[in-house]
Amino acid sequence: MNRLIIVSNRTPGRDPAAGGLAVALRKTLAEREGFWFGWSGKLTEKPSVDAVFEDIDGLSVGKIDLTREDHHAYYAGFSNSILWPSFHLRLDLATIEAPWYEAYRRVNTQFAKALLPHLQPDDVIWVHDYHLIPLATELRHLGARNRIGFYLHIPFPTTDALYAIPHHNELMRDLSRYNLVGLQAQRDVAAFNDFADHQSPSSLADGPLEAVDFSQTEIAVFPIGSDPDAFAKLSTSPAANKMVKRMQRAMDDQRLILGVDRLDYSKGLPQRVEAYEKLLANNPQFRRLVHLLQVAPPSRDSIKEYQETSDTLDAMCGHVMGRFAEPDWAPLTYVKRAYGQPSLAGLYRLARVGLVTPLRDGMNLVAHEYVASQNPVDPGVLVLSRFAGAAEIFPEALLVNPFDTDETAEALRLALEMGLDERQERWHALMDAARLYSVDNWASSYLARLSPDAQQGSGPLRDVLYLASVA
Ligand code: ADQ
Repeated sequence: MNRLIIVSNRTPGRDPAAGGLAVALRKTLAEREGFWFGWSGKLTEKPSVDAVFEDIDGLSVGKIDLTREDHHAYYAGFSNSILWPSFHLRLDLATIEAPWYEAYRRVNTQFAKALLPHLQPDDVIWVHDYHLIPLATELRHLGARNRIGFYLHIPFPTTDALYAIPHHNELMRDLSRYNLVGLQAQRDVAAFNDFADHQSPSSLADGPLEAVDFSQTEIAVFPIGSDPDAFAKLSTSPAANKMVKRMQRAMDDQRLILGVDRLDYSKGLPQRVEAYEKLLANNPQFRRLVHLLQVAPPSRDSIKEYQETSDTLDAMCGHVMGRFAEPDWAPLTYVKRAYGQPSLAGLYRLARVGLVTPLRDGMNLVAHEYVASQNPVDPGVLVLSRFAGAAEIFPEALLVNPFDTDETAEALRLALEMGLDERQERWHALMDAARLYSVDNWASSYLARLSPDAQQGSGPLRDVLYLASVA
């Protein structure tokens, strides 16, 4: 089997509570030779030229250091203040600063130069996420002829949003240098094809540009998932039970509505709290009988828009508390910290409603983890945004438009009142889907397609692949 090289912005650490993605890719790397490559997390005076390799619990990890200036412009700047908001259709939150693009490319060149000496001709290279779109171009400039695949964890933007990104044509040309581009959902492949089929390349700065040729690149859907059986087991572990007991002491007989997210404007947190406020306002019978727990640790808090989202959420939670709280009842708890997977699994299992309402999301693994953690005898209900990639594989959830807080409030009411038979029926279908679209199936079907042995030309390029048909 060919060696596998995984490249991502950050490399995995020794953290035993690492997320499902890191665990799954570690498992894949353990089954074949290869290594993981990325930024060390260190900021130095001078960028590193050579990678330093380390053995992390049996996993070979190659790391490079970045300068503070480059990292700021590449990570907080181009990646998270231009690409992230635009790909999530939040052009109003994008900040465009011209020098960031140069740093973004410079860092990708640095990655490629440090990686190249460690590559063998038959290595298969799997590049992850929007920070590293130009990596294949940079590696090919240096002479790499390997099979190189890219996986985008976030949604692919509509053509209009793409046109709003500086240098979008170069970025799309970068994607055409990969052999395989994997996307989360069918809507993403549709958006990609829309661009590819209707390109109108022109740029004031560069003069007319040639259309990007995608004839050598396969674009396909590979929905990521969790490890549902591991989560199911975790949800009744001693660590999970400890968290459940803590919550039960605080909750009495109240029904728990649970949100778990990174604090990010794409997750629709203010809208979620507004929907909960409407639930309580329109249905007084639920007061004192329900409790919303929102877990949302800050992320990317050096970026202004993230601080603003945090402030808005603080204000909204305070407002709902002020409107409905009583001396002996709090309508909600908002916790700004991360929990380990066992504690999360316990909370998921305890929650009657999993409230997952991003405004736009590549997949949303919290939805998968919530489903996997339910008690089959008495499962809870998943209320899910139709704008999460997860909506395509979980049609049996209560799907909502998160911008319409009346609709979400109504879905909450239905979820809280749903009878056992319907909850079980929906949950069985959701759990089947969580198992079919597990993270293991995701990695193996992606790598089967990227493998040099994959039957090339077996169908139209820019095909839509479903795990069910390739696993
Ligand atoms: P994220 O935007 O980070 O990921 P998501 O998929 O929901 O979103 O979460 C990733 C992981 O973080 C989950 O395993 C979850 O348990 C964990 N997590 C979230 N909040 C947490 C908290 N408060 N405490 C502890 N752990 C927490 C990006 C894309 C998603 C895509 C993933 C994977 O934005 O759309 O699903 O990558 O491809």
